[in-house]
Amino acid sequence: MEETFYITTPIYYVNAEPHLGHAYTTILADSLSRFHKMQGKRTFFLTGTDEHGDKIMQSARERGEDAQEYADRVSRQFRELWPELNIDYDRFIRTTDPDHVACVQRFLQLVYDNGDIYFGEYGGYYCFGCERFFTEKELEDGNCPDHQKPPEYIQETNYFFRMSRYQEWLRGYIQDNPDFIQPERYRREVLAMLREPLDDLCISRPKSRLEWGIELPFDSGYVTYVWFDALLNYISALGWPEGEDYVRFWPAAHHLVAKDILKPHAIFWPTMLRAAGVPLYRGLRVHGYWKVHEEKMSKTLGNVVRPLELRSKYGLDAFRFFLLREMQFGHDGNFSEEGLIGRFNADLANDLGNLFSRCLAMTGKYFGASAPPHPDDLDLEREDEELLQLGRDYLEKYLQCFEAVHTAEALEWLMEFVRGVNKYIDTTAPWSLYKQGYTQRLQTVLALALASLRRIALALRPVMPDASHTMCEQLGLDLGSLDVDLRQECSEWVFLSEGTRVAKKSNLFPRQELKLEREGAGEGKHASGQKKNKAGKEKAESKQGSESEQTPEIDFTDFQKLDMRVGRVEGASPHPDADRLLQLEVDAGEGYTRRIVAGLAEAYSPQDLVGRHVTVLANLKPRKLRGVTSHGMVLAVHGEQGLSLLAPDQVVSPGDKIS
Ligand code: ME8
Repeated sequence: MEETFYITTPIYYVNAEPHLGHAYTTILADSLSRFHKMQGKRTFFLTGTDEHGDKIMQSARERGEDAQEYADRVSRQFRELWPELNIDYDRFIRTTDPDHVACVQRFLQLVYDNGDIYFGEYGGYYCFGCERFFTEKELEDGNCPDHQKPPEYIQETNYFFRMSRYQEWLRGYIQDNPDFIQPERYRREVLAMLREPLDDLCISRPKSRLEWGIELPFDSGYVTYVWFDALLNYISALGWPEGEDYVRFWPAAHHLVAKDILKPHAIFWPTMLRAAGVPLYRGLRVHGYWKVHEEKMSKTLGNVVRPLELRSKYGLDAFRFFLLREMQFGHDGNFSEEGLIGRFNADLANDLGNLFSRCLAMTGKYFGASAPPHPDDLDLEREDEELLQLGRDYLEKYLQCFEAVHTAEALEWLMEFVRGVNKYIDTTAPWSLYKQGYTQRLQTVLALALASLRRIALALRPVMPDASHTMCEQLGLDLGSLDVDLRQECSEWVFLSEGTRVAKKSNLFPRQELKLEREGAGEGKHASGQKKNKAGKEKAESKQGSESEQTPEIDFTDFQKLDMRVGRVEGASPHPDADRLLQLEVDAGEGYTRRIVAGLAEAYSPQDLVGRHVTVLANLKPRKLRGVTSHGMVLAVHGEQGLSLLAPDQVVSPGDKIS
């Protein structure tokens, strides 16, 4: 049977312009759709806009626009933005689309006929921002917890969906099907909600109060509550109940949402489906929130991040890579341009870009830019076998993590592989094989390196389609006929055909610097970041190890060039190749950890260091210490008693400046 995969994003309200948060969910969905497609599955990727309800009506009114015109305008902004971010959806649905409206009415009628919708009176606290009633218990000091405004007390007759009837069934279902809601913390949160009595859901609004909605098929005096309308987009888009796409894709449905809309997706939606006799979706995948410089993104704070601005500053691939690499799925993530640049420079410019450029340059120099013959199994040496094993293990982990939507871990495994290939090049030293005339060995090493590049290029395709395309072109891969099976690519080694013409040079990811144009935004932090980069550009002139008498005097401006800051050691391990050295993962307040190689092993074990604050020289040019690149230096004192770390004696935080 044909394997399918169906992925959806929330349909976004048209009362705000698209921002970083919307872009993240939609880019993530796009990468998942591409990932599954590359495994030979037939995929369907749905996104769209949610256009009915009080909130939209009010926004339209504030702007003096008609609701439909207003919805058309903002919906277009979303629809037109996505292709600019390389988001390749199959359908963009609007809740004002006639087929959606018909589907909602049909569904309502069915549930009504089944006896799960009744008419009743209700009084309660209603928040227009959230478009829902709140119980007194849910309010904070009488205010809506999200909008910090008192809700209005409203008493009216309405239609109700008998949601309470399905409470026990749903609890049992979630308990028996651990994969239904993931990550686990959200599954537990939903189970906790279901331990409290579940109210029936008010699913209508009287037209006397709101006209902007889908009319109830059984009472023309009412329109449908916006959530009951919106959730149905996931099946209306497929042509429920008879549509071919519905039959094909619904059994493979995965919804991607952030934690803000967990309850409607985990409770309203499954009970609605159950009441209509529609099978449940396969999985709900819930991510955290992006914050900006640790603050909630909001118009009031003026820190809303616009995706196109970032694309034009740093490039689309850098933006997509950062979002998927940085956000630990299920947790909140922190966005900063410094973080983006840091990731870009560490992973893409230093590790991946450098690997491509050195391998292609060597193939150019030693073999006239044509791929060497495949190695014979018998020719393989220990390092080669190790690389093959690494490629199998790490890529398998990459696939597993991606499948589970843990893209940050997936990309970490892929970058580990990249670092492994860089190390393989350092150890096998093709330049000396060339000098010594060991041609056959040189062929083996470069054939393996190029095969590694091929894998990396293909594995990155769901994340960075453009960069992956360029990498494939540089490797001389025939893109037209390249029908890739990602699983196969990751488990079997495919060598470039002998004689394939590859590019002589590659400059995929030139190092980037912060580009700050927006005045005033997060000034303090940005300003220091800017200084750091400026300083980083200038040549470091410090001389290490010289005695104080011999040290030349420097100006204060020279001293100012040093970016010294507090770091916290998040991880430590022995250097693979030098007893004296340790590899540290240090959080220096930049939103990511940097790897620093330090000569501390004589005085400290890795366990001694984890959790400690250290002093970091952050703008030292990256340098290789026995094959491992160090991004900065940890300062220590060489005292009579031996080596001791230079550390602050008060409470400090990673990133605090040392001056
Ligand atoms: O809730 N970080 O629409 P919405 C990460 N129309 N993701 C974010 C985010 C942030 N800071 N801000 C927004 C609605 N998002 C309903 C959905 S679905 C049937 C109806 C993303 O415009 C995230 O995906 O408020 C979140 O769930 C969604 O936008 C909310 O979009």
